[in-house]
Amino acid sequence: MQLSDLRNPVLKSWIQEWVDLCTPDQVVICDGSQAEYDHCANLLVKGGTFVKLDSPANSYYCRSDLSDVARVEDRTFICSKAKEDAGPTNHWHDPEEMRGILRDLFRGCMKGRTMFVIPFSMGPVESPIAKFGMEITDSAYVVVNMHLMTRVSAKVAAKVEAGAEFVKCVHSVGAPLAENQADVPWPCAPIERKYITHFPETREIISFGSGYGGNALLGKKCFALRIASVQARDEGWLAEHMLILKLTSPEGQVKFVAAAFPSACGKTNLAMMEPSLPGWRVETVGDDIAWMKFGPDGRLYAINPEAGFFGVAPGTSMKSNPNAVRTLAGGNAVFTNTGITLDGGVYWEEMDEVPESCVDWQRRPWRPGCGRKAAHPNARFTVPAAQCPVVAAEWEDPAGVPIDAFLFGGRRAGVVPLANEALDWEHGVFLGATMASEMTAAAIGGAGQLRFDPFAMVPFCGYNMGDYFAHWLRLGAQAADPAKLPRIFYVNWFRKNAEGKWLWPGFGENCRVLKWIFDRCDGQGKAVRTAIGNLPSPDALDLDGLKLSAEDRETLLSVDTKGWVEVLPQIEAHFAKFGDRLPKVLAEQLDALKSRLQS
Ligand code: GTP
Ligand code: SPV
Ligand code: MN
Repeated sequence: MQLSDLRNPVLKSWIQEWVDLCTPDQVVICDGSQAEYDHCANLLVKGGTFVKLDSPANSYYCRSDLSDVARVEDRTFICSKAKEDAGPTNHWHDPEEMRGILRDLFRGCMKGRTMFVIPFSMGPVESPIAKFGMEITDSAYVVVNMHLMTRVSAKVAAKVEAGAEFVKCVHSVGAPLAENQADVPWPCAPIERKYITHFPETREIISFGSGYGGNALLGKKCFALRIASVQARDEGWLAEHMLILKLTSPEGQVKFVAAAFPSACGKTNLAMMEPSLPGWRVETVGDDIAWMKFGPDGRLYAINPEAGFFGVAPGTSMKSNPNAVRTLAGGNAVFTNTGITLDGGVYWEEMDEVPESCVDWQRRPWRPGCGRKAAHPNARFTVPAAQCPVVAAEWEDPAGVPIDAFLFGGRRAGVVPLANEALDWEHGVFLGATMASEMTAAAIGGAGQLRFDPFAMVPFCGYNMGDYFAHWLRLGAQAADPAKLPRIFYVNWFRKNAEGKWLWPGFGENCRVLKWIFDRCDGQGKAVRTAIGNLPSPDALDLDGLKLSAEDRETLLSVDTKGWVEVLPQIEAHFAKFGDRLPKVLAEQLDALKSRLQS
C-alpha cells in the first residue's frame, strides 16, 4: 500500500506532515507480511547491520553502535502541559517548546532513507483491551523487531482507515544521509541529541536519535506503559510493567499471577520457569507488560499487549531458563549485542556451551578467561512468544486471564525477606509504592545503585506518580467485590550473604514461593503476622530437597527489624518528593509501619 491509497484524512495528513518535514527518499506503508519481514532483514544484511546466523534457523545477529545499548532515562521526557502532571519521577519539558526542538531535529532527518509506516496492535486485534498504534520510522531494524514484538497487520491499517483510534508514534534514528554518503551499520545520534518524548494529553510519542529497544520499538515502553498508563488512569484500568503467568497445581487447579519487577530483575525468567517441585506447572501469558480491566464478574482480567519477548540474553541457559533456550531454538530470532561464534552461532555469558573463541559485541576477538564479557550486559534476543514451549493456551485470549495475585519485587541484597503477604489492598499499594531495587544495565547509568522504583514503573509511568498511587488505591476502593481483588505479595530472590553470594537458589526453585502464594490465595498456607506483613510460617514453605542452611533460612524468612527501622527515613524522604500529591492513605500506612516496628 502507498500513501496515495490512504483515504482517512486524519491519518493521511498526519503522515504527510512528517513526510514533508523528514523528506525521506520513499514511503512504505507496512502490511506485516512475511515478505516484508524478509525484505527488511535482507536490506539489513546488505547494509551490514544484520548477519544471517547458521543457527538457530531464520535468525539474525546484530550489533548496535557502542553508545546505543539501552534505554536512556535521562533523555526521556514527559511533555504534559503542566509540570506537576509529569511529577517528581519524570523529566518534564514544555510540550510546545519540545515540539519546536523536535521540528528542528526532524527537519530533513530521513534524507537518503526509507520512511516505514507500521500499523500495529498492542494485544490481539479483536480484544476489547487492545489498542492500536501507527509507528513512523526510518529504521528497517525497527520494522523487523516490531513484527516480532507487536501485531503488525494490514487489518489494523484498515481499522484505522475506518476511523479506529490510534496512538501516533514517530521515530527516527536521527542520521540523515547526504548525496552518495555511505550508511553505517547502526546509524544513531549522539546522546545529547537523543530525545524520547511523550505527549500524554494528545497520546503521541516522538523519538529521535536511538535505534535500541525501548527507545525505538515504540509499542513497548513508550506506548504500552507511558501513554497507556495515562489512558488507564483516565479510563479506569491498569497498564503495568508486569509478567503474567499461569500456575497449575498438581491437583489441576489454576491461578494467574502478575508480577512487577524492575528491568532485568527476573520477569522473563519467572514467566517461563520450570518448577522444581513435582506436579507444578508454570505457563507463560506475558513476560514484561500487562494491561488489566475489570470484567463483568468483578475480577481483574489481564492481557499481554505484546506478541514477542525482548529478553535479556546474558544469564539465559538451560540451568536458569530452559524454556527461553527452547523458545530460541525454534529460530526466527534477532540477537542484538551478544557475541558471535565462528560457526555462525551466538554466545553470551553463562550460556551452556562455551566456544573456544568468538567475536564479542564490540567486534573484538574473545576467548574464555580473557577478562572481558562477550556480550553487553543488556544484550537482548527478540523472538515470537508463540514459539515458547510453555506459552499458555490462553495467552491470546481476547478476554484476558483473571488475576489471582500480584507480586512486587526487586534486587535487594539485604533487609527484604524472601516472601511477604500484604495485610490488605491498601497495605499492598504501600508495598508497591515503597519498592526499591539495585539498578541494572537495562538503562544507561547508575547500575548497582539502590533506588526507589514504585511498582517497577519509575521509568515508565507517564504521569505524576502520586496520582498513580491514588489510581491504584481508587481501583481497590471501588472494586464491586473486594474479595475478588488480587492478593498482593512482595518477593525478593536476590538476598545475599556477607560474601556476596545469593542466599536463595532462585529460578526454578522460586516455585516454592509460588506454591505458598497459591495456597494463601485459597485461604490456606500458614503465615505469621509481623510488623511488615504476613511472612510464611517456619514450616509453611515447601523446602523439600533443597540444600539451605538453617541460618540462611532464618535470614530469608525473618524480619530484620533494625534494617527496617533504618529504611524508614528513606521511605519518608521518598514520599516527601510527592508533596500534596501523595495519597494520605500512604502516609498513614508509613505511620502504621513505624508503630508496628516499635511495638
Ligand atoms: P526486562 O526485560 O529488562 O524487563 O528484565 P526481566 O525482569 O525480564 O529480567 P530477566 O528475567 O531477563 O532476568 C534478568 C537477569 O536476572 C538475568 O541475568 C537472570 O539470569 C537473572 N535472574 C532472573 N531470575 C533470577 C533469580 O531467581 N535469581 C537470580 N539470582 N537471578 C535471576
Ligand atoms: C526494560 O528495560 O524493562 C525492557 C527492555 O524490557 S526495553 O524494551 O529496552 O525497555
Ligand atoms: Mn521490562
